[in-house]
Amino acid sequence: MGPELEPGLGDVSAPARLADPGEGISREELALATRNHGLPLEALRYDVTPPGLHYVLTHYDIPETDAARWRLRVGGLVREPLSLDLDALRSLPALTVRVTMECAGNGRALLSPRPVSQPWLVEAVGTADWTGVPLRSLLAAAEVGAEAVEAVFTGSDHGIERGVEQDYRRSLPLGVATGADPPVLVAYAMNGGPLPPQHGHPLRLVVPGWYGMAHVKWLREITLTDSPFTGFQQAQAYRLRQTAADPGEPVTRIAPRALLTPPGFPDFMSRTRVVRPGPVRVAGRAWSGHGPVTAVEVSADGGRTWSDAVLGTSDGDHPWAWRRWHHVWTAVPGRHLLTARATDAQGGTQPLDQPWNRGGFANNLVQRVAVVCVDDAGPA
Ligand SMILES: Nc1nc2c(c(=O)[nH]1)N[C@H]1C(S)=C(S)[C@@H](COP(=O)(O)O)O[C@H]1N2
Ligand SMILES: [Mo]
Repeated sequence: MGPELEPGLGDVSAPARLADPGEGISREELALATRNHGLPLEALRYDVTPPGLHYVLTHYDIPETDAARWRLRVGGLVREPLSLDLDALRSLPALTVRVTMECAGNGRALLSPRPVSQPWLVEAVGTADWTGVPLRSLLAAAEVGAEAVEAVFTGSDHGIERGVEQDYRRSLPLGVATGADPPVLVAYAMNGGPLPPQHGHPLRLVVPGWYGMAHVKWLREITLTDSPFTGFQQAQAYRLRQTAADPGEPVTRIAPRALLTPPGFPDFMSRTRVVRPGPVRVAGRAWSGHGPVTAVEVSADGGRTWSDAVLGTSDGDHPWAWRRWHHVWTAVPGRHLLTARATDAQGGTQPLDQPWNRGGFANNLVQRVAVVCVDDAGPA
């Protein structure tokens, strides 16, 4: 628990607010939305998201970091505590893994009532090639004690959330932290270059298949513990609750989702897509943290009737990255709602009616894209 705070900075016993019926996006939500940008959806066309287009979510400030003096400490229940600088980490055997990362709050602003927080629509996603040291080799070198059950990861960013002053901190069960498939990484490179400031420079955790909150940025410490971590980001935030009193289940792996690369061209204000009559190639990406995507279906009537999309060749080299899909739709003049729906290897799929939980987490409602088909959109 943090020190006593000024009134107005919140209270851990008070849950995050729900917007009143019909309440618009507030200035506070707008302030978060301008800091934490999404993927411009046309960037779904790239296998690996180009620099600057990957979504960003930072709870507090991007901290000032100095790679030359950075140390990663591994301590707690270990026989050989480690303190490694970047050169030492770079000299260890490394892996590069292509990972699609998605914020657990993606889709939140479409929920009703709306949980008041970062107001994502559907764009909190991106894919990068992350290079780093497998966490399991660091933990092996540190000789984790038999009593350890979790690894707690501390970032060097600092802030207050609902009255609790904290460094950003999350844990993983030891079995996940030491897993080989997927390999959890302590990453120092993104797409072949140093991590950019907003993505965790100089070090971050990457947990393939898990929602973004697990991928701790600006990583400075790993602590092995003999009891589950009960810090704010684990026990208060990132739980699937129906009511504030409900202890809820923790948010973990990414639910399946498909998104469309926006077809045609946009109307500036409404973002409605404009297409010409005739065959329109509808394409996009689909992903899941519960195993590969096995099917994508497309609907041009908002989800009443469906056609199978063609999946891109399964890329065995990148099992933790999104998969391409496409479908040819014959557009006729008028208004249409294009929708896509992914199914994964475990049979998980996407709902047509929005599921709801208090934090707006792990919501994978199908995307609905308004399209108008016209011969001519009007004067230039
Ligand atoms: N230290 C730290 N790590 C963090 C966060 C943070 O605020 N601080 N945000 C988390 C959340 S909620 C998400 S969705 C991802 C976003 O990673 P990105 O900004 O690189 O896309 O980082 C996670 N790691
Ligand atoms: Mo997130």
